Amino acid sequence: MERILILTGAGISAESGLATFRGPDGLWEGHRVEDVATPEAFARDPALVQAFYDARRARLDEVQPNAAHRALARLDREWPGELLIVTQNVDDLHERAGARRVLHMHGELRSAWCLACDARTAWRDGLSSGPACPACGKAGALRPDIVWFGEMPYGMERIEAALREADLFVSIGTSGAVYPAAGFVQTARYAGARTLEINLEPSLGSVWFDEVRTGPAGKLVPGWVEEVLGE
Ligand code: BV8
Repeated sequence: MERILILTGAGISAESGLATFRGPDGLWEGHRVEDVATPEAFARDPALVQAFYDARRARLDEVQPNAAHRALARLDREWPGELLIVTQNVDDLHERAGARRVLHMHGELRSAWCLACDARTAWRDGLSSGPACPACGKAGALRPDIVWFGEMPYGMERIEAALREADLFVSIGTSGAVYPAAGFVQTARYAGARTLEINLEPSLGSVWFDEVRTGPAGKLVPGWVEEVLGE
């Protein structure tokens, strides 16, 4: 039975109304990435960074999974073999669509990380007001549980093991601009996996894929899942 490894990026959540990182103006919700998504930015201006993530966390209450999330959740439910969805996204739309085998390599908006006791706690409200950590009680020590640039992504050992074993590696809705995620296709390829990219336009890494399908994920992913389940 084939082992499937799926990597998703901001493009799979675009049709749900969540902004991608590299919009036409290259800015991200009006900010330069280095001003809001690095530990240095957080040290320099914690209020700005907390407000940026509070706004994106609040946005999650207003959006729904789209057909691409639902199709991957169906594949997760019905595929009898190994399957893992590694997502670079910090939204919870894969889970809300019903997917279970999901790994957030860049963290999650709906999780808070306590710098005093290291506990991670599910969190849906704002952090700007400096609330107390539910685990240790310390106030003002909670940061977004997000992997910023220069920080180590989560789950790398599990991801690397899955990449070595995968028979099929599918990348959906990512620009291939950020590492180590952008290098996964090469690792999978060297390990003998077939590789497929589904993206609105060819990504920076398209050359590494055996097959590239361009178009909106909401349109292409359901059809691809049908194909895989029909095989
Ligand atoms: C690390 C959380 C090491 C934040 C994110 C020089 C060379 C190589 C690497 C580096 C370098 N200098 C620095 C690095 C490392 C750096 C990096 O790669 N920088 C890049 C900019 C060069 N990487 C890191 O720092 C990583 N950590 O390397 O640690 C280390 C080792 C040991 C010990 C300690 C440390 C950490 C990177 C994680 C950063 N955090 N996200 C947050 O979300 O707030 S990155 C962020 O951008 C996303 O999570 C995602 O990973 C990344 C890329 O975004 P995409 O998801 O691809 O979205 P994007 O907008 O770019 O593209 C969307 C795509 O969808 C487009 O192609 C578009 O066409 C398509 N699309 C749009 N609509 C649709 C669609 N497709 C289908 N349907 C649609 N409807």
